[in-house]
Amino acid sequence: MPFVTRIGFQTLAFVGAGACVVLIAQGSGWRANPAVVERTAKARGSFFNFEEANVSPYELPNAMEGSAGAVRTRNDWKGRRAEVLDLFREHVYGRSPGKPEKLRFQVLEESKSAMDGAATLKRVAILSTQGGREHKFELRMFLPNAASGPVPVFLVTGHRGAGNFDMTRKQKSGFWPAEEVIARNYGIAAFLASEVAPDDKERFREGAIALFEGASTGGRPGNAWATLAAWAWGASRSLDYFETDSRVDAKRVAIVGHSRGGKAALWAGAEDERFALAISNNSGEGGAALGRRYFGEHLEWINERFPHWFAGNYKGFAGRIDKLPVDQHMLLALMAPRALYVTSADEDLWADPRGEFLSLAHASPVYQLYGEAMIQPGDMPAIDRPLIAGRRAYHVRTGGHDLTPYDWQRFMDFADTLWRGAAPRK
Ligand code: GTR
Repeated sequence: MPFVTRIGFQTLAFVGAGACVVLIAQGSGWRANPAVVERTAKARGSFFNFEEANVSPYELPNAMEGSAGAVRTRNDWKGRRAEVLDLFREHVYGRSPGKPEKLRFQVLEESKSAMDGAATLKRVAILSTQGGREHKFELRMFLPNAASGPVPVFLVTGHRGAGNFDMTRKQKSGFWPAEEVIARNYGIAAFLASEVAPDDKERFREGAIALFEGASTGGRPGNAWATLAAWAWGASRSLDYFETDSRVDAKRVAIVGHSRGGKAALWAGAEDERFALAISNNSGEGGAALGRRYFGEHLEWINERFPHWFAGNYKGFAGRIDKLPVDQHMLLALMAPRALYVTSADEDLWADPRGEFLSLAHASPVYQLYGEAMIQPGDMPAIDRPLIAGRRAYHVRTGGHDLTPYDWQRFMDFADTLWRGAAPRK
């Protein structure tokens, strides 16, 4: 039975299945700053909605109802999970090829004296061979020297410029604050997404996709994988490497991504259950945000502007998203029972903060199967007040579309609760 959600500007939400309708007050949670709404609406134009009051009612597909009937047990979910994953492959992100025929790792550089001796620097080439073709990308990482055993690692899908991931540390960036992560005794890693698949509608097939498909530029099936799935593939190959590195706790690897990189991070977490934690930072449309909630970026625009990100089939849902058999809360549910952190930013209305939070809330029934608490649609926290509910966390921070040291400190706070027995901060 699908459920209907509506959050109106009267601060009430209706969540129900059939006759059961529940009223939920938004309480003291986050609300968009009217000045930001006005500014964003002006900048983006009338093709987009940034007014909560103008979000029309929508009906979400039910994660808990599959072809085999209602999902009541963890075992039921196993079957339903496979079905949901397949729907995302077919209609949204495309079908990834998995491991190449041959995979090799080559340590390009290793030094124990990085960051004045606090960290070990490692650069590793990840070399794939398939059908006589080769592909190579580089994994960059720092591991804390103070650690007495293997450490959890935060791996970033690095879609921003290489200067954000500078291994010489001459350039420092809050996007990848390696010193801060090392100081908290975690490892930090990244690969350049452009080395796995160029973020370019003409050239996106030149990296990992060409490894499997050759240099052909001809037509591709509607369910063929595209840029985001290729980046997720790169994340999985990085994890293949981590499994061989005795200083990495490969059972505690977090995949982290911002914006388009966050969409890829969520897909990596869905496709590859070895990731213990997925962190979506401002991933928005096609990431954490509900697609059916018309607020900010929408399916029609994203496919027009970035035709190389998703499977071709996704474009077929322009103007008929109600026919898509999934919505993004089901992508988040694919992480269960593993850990998940979703973030938003106050001024990033383009990514739809409330839609990102609601997606997390609507993934709750699946998490409940594993003993996790319900996060209600009305539970959206206030700005800069992170919510940690067992294996899920959320925050909406001050500021705009970015991945910042504030976000990173919260990710590590959450990891401390998951893996180091820390109590959630009040
Ligand atoms: C925007 C795009 C978003 C988001 C963002 C980014 O232009 O519309 O979906 O991915 O780029 O990656 O920063």
